[in-house]
Amino acid sequence: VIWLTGLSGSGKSTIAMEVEQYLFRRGFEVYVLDGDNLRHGLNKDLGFSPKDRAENIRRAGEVAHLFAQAGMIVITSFISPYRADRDKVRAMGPERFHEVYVEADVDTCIKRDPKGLYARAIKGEIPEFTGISAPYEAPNDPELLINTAKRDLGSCVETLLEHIGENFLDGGLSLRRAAG
Ligand code: ADX
Repeated sequence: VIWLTGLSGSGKSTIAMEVEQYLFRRGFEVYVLDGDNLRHGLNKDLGFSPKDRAENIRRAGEVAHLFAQAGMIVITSFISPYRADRDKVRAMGPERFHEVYVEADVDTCIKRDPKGLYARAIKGEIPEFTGISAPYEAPNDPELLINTAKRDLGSCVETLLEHIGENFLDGGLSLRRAAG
């Protein structure tokens, strides 16, 4: 399980999808679990209180580990702002869990604001918005850190692919061209 964590707009889903496409094209069995998607179905009964986020992450973690047990490379994309929640997912199967901090400072995320949510959160229209009115607890010791504010998408994707190749694929992954 490659667990991406970071603010909304940090680039988690974009990186996850690019990496998924690349691995899929090379014949690997890979699956992305995404907060925005799971919240439409499995987790549609949950909001954004600390308690609901804990349950969101617990369910996502269980599903991720099930897919991983079935032999798939699983990449997840959840803000997962609370360290304790992420640690519990790690504890479900620590030997196959890597935490990846997709880092971007709040100002950068506010500038990107792909869904217009930061603007609304700043106006007070969305309560408990991560980075504005709810906390984000950065990982203390992630297996990998990718700063998307300082580097372009292609190089972020390449870094994650290399990490996956070294840690999750037996023969490694000889990268000729990462993105695209
Ligand atoms: S998590 O905190 O429980 O891990 P998750 O990753 O599933 O969150 O969902 C985050 C997505 O929900 C954001 O990308 C955003 O589109 C949307 N969202 C809606 N309300 C909030 C909020 N209050 N805080 C953060 N994200 C929100």
